Amino acid sequence: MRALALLFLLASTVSAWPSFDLDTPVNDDSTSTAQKQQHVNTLLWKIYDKLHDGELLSIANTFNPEGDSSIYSDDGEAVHRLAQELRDNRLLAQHHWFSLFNTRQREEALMLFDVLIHCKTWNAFLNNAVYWREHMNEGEFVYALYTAVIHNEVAKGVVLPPLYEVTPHLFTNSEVIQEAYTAKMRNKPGKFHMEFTGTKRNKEQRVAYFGEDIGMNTHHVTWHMNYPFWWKDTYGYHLDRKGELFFWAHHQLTARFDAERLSNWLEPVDELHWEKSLHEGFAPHTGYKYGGEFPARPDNIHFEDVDGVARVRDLVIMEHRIRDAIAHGYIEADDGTHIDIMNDHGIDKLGDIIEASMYSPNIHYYGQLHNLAHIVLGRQGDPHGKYNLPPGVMEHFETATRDPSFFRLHKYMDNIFKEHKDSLPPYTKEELQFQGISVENINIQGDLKTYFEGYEFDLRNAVDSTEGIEDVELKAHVHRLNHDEFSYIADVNNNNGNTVLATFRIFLCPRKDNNGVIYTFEEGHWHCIEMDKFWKKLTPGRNNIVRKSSESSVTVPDVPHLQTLIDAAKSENFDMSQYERSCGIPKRMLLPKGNTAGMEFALVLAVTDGEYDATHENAAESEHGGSHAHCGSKGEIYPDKRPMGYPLDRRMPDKRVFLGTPNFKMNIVKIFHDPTEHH
Ligand code: CUO
Repeated sequence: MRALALLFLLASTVSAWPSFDLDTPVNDDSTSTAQKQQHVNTLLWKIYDKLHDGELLSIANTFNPEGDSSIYSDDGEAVHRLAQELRDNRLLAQHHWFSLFNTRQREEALMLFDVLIHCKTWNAFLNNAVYWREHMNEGEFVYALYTAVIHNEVAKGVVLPPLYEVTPHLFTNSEVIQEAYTAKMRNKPGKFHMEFTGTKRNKEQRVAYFGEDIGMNTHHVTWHMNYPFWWKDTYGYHLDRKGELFFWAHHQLTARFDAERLSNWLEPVDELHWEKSLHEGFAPHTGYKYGGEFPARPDNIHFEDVDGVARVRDLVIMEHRIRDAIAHGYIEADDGTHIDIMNDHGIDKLGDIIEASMYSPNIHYYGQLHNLAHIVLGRQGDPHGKYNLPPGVMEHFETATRDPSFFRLHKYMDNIFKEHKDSLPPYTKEELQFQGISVENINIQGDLKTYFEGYEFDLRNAVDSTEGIEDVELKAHVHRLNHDEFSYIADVNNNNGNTVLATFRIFLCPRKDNNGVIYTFEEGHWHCIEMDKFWKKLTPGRNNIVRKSSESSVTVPDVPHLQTLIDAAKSENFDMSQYERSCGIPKRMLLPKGNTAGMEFALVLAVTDGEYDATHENAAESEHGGSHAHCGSKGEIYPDKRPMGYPLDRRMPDKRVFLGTPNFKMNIVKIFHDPTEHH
C-alpha cells in the first residue's frame, strides 16, 4: 500500500509541468482545476504581449508540438498540419485583426482548435496553448482557446474569463479605450464612463442598452462557441438540436429586443429586405486593438454586392430556395432524397440550412444565407474593398448586436422560421392536455421592477504593459439593466391518484403593440419571451409551487472578473462550477425594462406531461447545467423533447383551445421601471 502511495506521489511529481519528460507519456490527472484555471487566466492575460509568466514562457521555448504524437487522440495529424503551415510561413501575422467570417483566418483558428481538441491530457493542452500563443495571431488564438476549453473534457471545471476583460476593445467605445491609454501613459488609475453609442436624435439609442450590454454580448458570442457553425461531429460528439437552438436562441433575442422596444415606445423591428434600402445607419464608435475603427454605415443605403463574398442576387436566390422547401414541406438533400420537415424536427433541419452549419444536408443548394448576410452587412461601408477597411461589427459575434441591422437581419431570418411554424397544423386540445392536471392560478410574488445600475469592469488588458512598471487600475463604468428578485407562485391540482412528473413552462408576452392595440393570440404568441422551464413532481391533490426568478433555466449569473478568477485559483478549494456556463441571458436581464406607469404582459404557465417531455431520467432533481433553455445541456441531449417554444410555437387561430386547456393558465402582470439609478 505504501509503495503504491509512493508511486502515486512520484507520478504526480513527474507530471507537474514544466519539468515533464516528453518522451514518457504522462498522466496529468494531478493537475487540479485550480491550476488549470490559473493556466487559462495566464494565457489570456494581455494577449497582445509576450507571456509574462516565466514557467509558461519556458514551455514556449522548449516544447516541440510534434515531438510526441501519442499525446494526441488523432496521432498528431492536426498538429503536423498546423506546424507545416508555420514552417511555410503561411500563418496570419500577430497584431492584425481577426474575424471568424474571414475564410482563411477561420481555417487557421480551426487548425489550432483541431490541435487542442485532440489533446488527451491537460499537459498536452497547456503546452500547445502556450506554444501556439507565441506563434499565431492573437485573435485566432483566443477564439481557438475559448472553443477548445468549452469542448475538450480535459478543461472541465475551468471558467472562461469574461471576454470583455480579455478583449475589451470589442465591448466598449473607443473613447473609453483612449482614456485608458492616456491613464496608463500617465501612470494614473482611472475609471471611465461608457456611454451607449449614438445621440438622443437617434431613436435606436433608446434600446442601445440591450444590444451593447456586455453580458448580452457575452451570451451571444458564447452561444456561438457552444454551437459553432463549423462544428463537425468528428471533433468528438454531436451537438443535439443545434439547428433548432440556432432558431430559438436568436428568436428569443429578437423577441426580447422587441419587448425592450415596446418598453421604450418604439415599434417592433422591421425585417431586412434585400431590395429595399436599409434605413438605419450605424456609427460604431468601437475599434480593433490592431486594425483601426470599425467601419460606419450611413442611413438609407442600398445593398451592394460584396466582392469575393456574395452578390445580393445570390442571397435572394438562397432565400427563395429555403422558402420553397418550406412550401414543399421538405428539404432536398444533396443526394436528391427528400427530408420531411412537416413535423417537430423540421425546424432543426431548417436551422441547419439557414445558418448554414456543417449539419446542413445540402449546403451547395441552400447556401449559407445567414453567415453570408452577416458579411454582406458588415461590408456595406466598403463593399468593393476600395478603402481597405477592416471587417464591420456584423462580422464578429462579440459586436454584432450593437448594430441595429443585426436585429433587422435576425427578424428576417425569424420570419422565415415563422413561415415554417405557420405551415404546421395548430395543436389540438387533445394534444395539449395533461390528463388530471389543472392550474388554478399563476402569479408573481414580489414586484416586477427594473432599474439601471452601475457596473465596473477591468480595462487593464486593453493597454500594453511597460516593463518594470506595475499596471495602474483601469476600469470601465457601464449602466446595466437589472431587476428586483421575484418568484412565480402557482397552485396546481393533480387529480390523478398518483404522483406525476410535470414540465413547467413560463412565458411573458407583451400584451399590446406599440399603438396600444391588444395582441390577439394569433399575433401575440410569437412575441412571447421564455422565462423559465423546469420539472417538478406533483403529488395527488393541491400543489403549491414557488419558483424563484434567480433559478431560471434561461439565465446565467455574471461571469466573475478575471482578477477574481486569478485570486480564486490561488486556493486549492477552487470551485466555480456555477459559473462554468456563460451561455445564457444575463440574470439581471430576465425582465424587459417595462415603463414607469407599468407595462402589461401576459404571464403564461403551461404545465405539460413530464413523463413524455423529459429526456433525462433525473429531470426534477437536476438543473441540467443551469441555462439549458437557450443553450442546451453541455455534451448531452436537450432536456426537453418538445419543440422549443412549445406550446406557443405554432399558430393559435382559436384562443378557446388555449383558454379551455385546464393545464394552462394566463394572468396579466405589469413590469414597472424605476428611473433612478441604483448603485
Ligand atoms: Cu448570432 Cu447572426 O447568429 O449572430
